[in-house]
Amino acid sequence: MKEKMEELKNKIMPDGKAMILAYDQGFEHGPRDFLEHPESANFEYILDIAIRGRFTGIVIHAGLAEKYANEIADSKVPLILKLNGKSELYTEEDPYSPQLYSVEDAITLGASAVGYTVYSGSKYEDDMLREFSKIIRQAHSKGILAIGWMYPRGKSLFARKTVSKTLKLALEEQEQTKLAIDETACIVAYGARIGLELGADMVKVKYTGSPESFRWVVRASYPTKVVMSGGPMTKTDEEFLSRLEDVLAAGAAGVAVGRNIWQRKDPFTISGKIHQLIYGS
Ligand code: FBP
Repeated sequence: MKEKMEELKNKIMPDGKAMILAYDQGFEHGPRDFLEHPESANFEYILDIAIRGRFTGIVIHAGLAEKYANEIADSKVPLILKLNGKSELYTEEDPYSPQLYSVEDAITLGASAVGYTVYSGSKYEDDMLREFSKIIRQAHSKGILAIGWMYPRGKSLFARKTVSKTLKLALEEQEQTKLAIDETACIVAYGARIGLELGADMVKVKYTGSPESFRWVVRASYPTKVVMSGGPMTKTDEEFLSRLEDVLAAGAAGVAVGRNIWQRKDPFTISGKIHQLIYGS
């Protein structure tokens, strides 16, 4: 089993680095994310970007994985099946993203890894922690990898009467940096650390505004690999690339990005630049 996992790690993280194309937004945000660039609603267009852009993994839900099973297998781009999901139509302040598919489903669909979002800080965090920890154990027992989308989120991050010690520190950090609370290194590092403690092979987290602060996130979750989440499309390629440079300098393994690729008119140029930064070619 260990050998199989090592082989998959080398596929998804050659040289310990990862460049993953995220495409679960049609579920998480809805088709509004495709309005910017309507071709992006079509998975064939996305898979072509993953192939020609030399991505080391593609993240989708089971529906697309099933419909395009042959094309994905032919592409040789490792499949990362996202096992939980929720729509943005649900607007409660404490989010819960239920598990929708199993590790068995992922294996049947040919996945090299499974993905799961944990909203720690939500009043439903215990359900998500339980689901994700079970998923990690099952994935590892079958020899595939587990990746955590570690996004602290929910009412408790805004509570001012029952403030946790971490939140106090995050508020001080926020004073100085003016970052959103869920982008402070204090909070992001906590989410990433939970991923390590549960056993995730890789965690996907938000950018914390500087290489210095991101270094703490990487250190707090070592040896779990850390990748930066893309976020909304930046005005220029350079703005996005400079964030990537920051996190790479801080020891991150790379990026798991969606909108900053496929919302652009020219997804190939930026993909090439990202590849250059991560792999030097
Ligand atoms: P982007 O690069 O487009 O931001 O995608 C990263 C991602 O984690 C997706 O996998 C997920 O669908 C989305 O962000 C969730 O975004 P939000 O922060 O709005 O929940």
